[in-house]
Amino acid sequence: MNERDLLLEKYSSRVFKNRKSHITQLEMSDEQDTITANTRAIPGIATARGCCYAGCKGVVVGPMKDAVTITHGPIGCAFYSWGTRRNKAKTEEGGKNFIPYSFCTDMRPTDIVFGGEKKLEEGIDEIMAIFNPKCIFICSTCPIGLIGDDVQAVAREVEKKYGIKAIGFSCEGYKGVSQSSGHHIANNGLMKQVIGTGDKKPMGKYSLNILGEYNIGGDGWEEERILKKIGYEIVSVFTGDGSYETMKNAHLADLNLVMCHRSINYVAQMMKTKYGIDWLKVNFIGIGATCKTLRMIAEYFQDTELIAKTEEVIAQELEAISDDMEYYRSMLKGKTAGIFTGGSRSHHYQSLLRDLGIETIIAGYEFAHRDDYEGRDIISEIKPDADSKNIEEIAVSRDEELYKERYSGEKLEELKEKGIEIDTYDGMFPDMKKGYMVVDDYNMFETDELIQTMKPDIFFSGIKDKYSIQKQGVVSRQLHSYDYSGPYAGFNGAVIFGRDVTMSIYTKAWVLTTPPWKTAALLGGRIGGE
Ligand code: CFM
Ligand code: HCA
Repeated sequence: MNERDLLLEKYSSRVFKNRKSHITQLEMSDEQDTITANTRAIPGIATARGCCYAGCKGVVVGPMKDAVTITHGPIGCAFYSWGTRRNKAKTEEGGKNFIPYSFCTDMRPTDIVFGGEKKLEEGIDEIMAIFNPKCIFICSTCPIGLIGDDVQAVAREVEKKYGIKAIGFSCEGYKGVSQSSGHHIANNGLMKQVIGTGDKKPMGKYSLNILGEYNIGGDGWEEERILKKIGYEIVSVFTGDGSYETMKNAHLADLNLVMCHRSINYVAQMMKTKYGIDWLKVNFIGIGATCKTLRMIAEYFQDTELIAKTEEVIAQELEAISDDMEYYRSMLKGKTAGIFTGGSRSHHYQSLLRDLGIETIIAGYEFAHRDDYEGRDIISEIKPDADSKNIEEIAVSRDEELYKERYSGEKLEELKEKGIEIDTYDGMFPDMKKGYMVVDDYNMFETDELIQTMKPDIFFSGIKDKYSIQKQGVVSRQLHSYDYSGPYAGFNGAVIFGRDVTMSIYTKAWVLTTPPWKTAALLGGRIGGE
């Protein structure tokens, strides 16, 4: 029995039927590997997923520093989405930065009964009096949709009253099947109401937007450092250390880089359709990946000087980190890893781990779509209905255009005709080897089981799974928030990552403790860890 069968046999027949199509052990059958993704989680199973509000407020709009983002809902939703993601932001000179604050209408039972719009309006009056922002985002939580507060109407009133930009997002937590629906709602709002409303033209010869870079632990700053060193102008970053002011002008940039391949790829496609901006899927996680990305961008512009400058910067950067990287590689070579994250990093980080000699033998996403797993030639089996009320299905219908593409744009087509095909990034399957395990919408039970059968040396995870993994004696580092560390992107980030992983694997803490569940019978009579 292979590891997949060992895992699945523990499930009841109904759960087995569902989960078997979400768990793929690569190249173990004669048929082409596929996976089911972006479907509803099984009720009762502790999925690692977050909600639609988390995707809209926490992930996409929240990191925009000069906008006030209000949680319209209970205080808990505001509190638990406050600061934990570590999307860093620096205050611009003379600018405003609301990232350290958490704004909330603090909905109480009486507000649920009598409606919360008044409270929201009063809250915004208070915000205007104290902070006077140029832009306000209102993010709805579950009860808002249930009681029918009209956040868009409130936003329109705010625009009239104060002459600022205000956007209401109907991103109630229960919408869709995961955070992914919240990304779509947020991005559609930004696309319609912010991008394209400015007129500040870039000054540099070549200008870029970085889409899907949220500046976790400062990743975006490291990417900007490298790109600026080569000579690019960064118009806007969506949305890490990002701002309403710069996003307005994003449509004037020459090229879009798509860093997160899940939360924002469709914005690149929408910007291509609306403004004719080409886009490339990139990856700044890993030395090899960063070099490849920089070369791809230079190749796109077809400028020999730029290509030479890119090579010069790559050589300098590699020289500066080579001793450190060599040391960490000597410590880590031959180790194995598992990675469970949201919708993009479980693939991106495999490049960095490969640089350090670590094989990723288990990988999974919370909410990725099929193309994120399977690669570019796969067309989704889901038949979306454009009139459907299900936001996630509508989202899929938009994504479908992208299933065959890793890059898009007129100039790219021209290059292709000349025989220059830019080699960009693909889905996860093509980069993983036979026998390795890929899991969609993973849960804690499956994580525990795979640790026992596949025995990775380290597991990269999130907040919810981290401690349970460590209680099994396997070290875990968070790839969502980087456990207070970072940046991990680019050249300097790779060294910091190498240091953190080396420290984690070599610390003796995990082998010195024997948790009681390793020796006592657990529910169901199984001996944990044996
Ligand atoms: Fe993109 Fe992200 Fe991710 Fe994501 Fe996220 Fe995140 Fe993530 Mo947590 S936007 S899909 S919704 S790379 S917050 S910065 S770490 S789950 S893998
Ligand atoms: C989210 C944000 C999150 C959560 C991480 C975790 C993040 O999806 O709501 O639960 O470990 O990166 O902060 O993904």
